[in-house]
Amino acid sequence: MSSHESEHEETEVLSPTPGQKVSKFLERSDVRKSFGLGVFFTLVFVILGGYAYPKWMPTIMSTDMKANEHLMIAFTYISAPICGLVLGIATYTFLQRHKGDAPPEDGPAIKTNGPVVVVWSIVTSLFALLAIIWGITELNVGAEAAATDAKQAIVVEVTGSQWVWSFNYPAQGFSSTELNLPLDRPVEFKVISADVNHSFWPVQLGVKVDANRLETTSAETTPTKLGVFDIKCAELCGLYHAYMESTGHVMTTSDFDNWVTAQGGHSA
Ligand SMILES: [Cu+2]
Repeated sequence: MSSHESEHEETEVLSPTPGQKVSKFLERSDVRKSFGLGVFFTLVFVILGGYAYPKWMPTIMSTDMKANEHLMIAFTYISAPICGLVLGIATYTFLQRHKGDAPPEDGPAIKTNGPVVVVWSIVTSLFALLAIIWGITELNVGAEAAATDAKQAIVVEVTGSQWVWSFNYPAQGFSSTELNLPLDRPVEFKVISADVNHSFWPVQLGVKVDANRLETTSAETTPTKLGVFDIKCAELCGLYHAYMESTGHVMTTSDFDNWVTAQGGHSA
């Protein structure tokens, strides 16, 4: 036995280091192709999240809708690599399966490759952690804004009933089936139901609040854009649930005051 041969045998017997395990994993052609497809799908999701998605969202008409947009885009970016990789592996597998009649042979099991499992567990955990921290922070910002704006906010008591929304303006002293709001003034919705559970959803204001019986739920936002917004019910509430919708308006302060007076109310 030559010295060269014995050296070769020695490296075969030694168990590979974590680095060697990872590089061996990355040398596999199925891994490379799946990963390549994964990168491609990730880019597609990032482009959709950053450019096309905001165009498909409803018009941004409040501070909350703006925050929703930021959150949606950020979460799309965070989930893009994971979603892209899964789709990459699925696509590669799908293409393999259609090459012949016989199913391909099983590749080496990934779960036995410790370092690879550790790396992707850490990376995906970091993504999840980022999403949790962002979500909690965003919720807190909303709560703080509600506390500071409470004084000058206009209060609207929203009542859901089968199958119509009605609105009471307690400080102005009138009720209406129309929801009109002044621009740039915080509004606090106090939402309740007269019968079954509904969900108050002024779409372009980025707010969705449960309307429960005997229990008032509050939400606050500030309209930032003049115009019409859709009001829907987002909780299945009976036969005409789908028709439980109307439109609201964000108007200038003077238009709002005129409307209040016309309804028999007084400005407050
Ligand atoms: Cu409903």
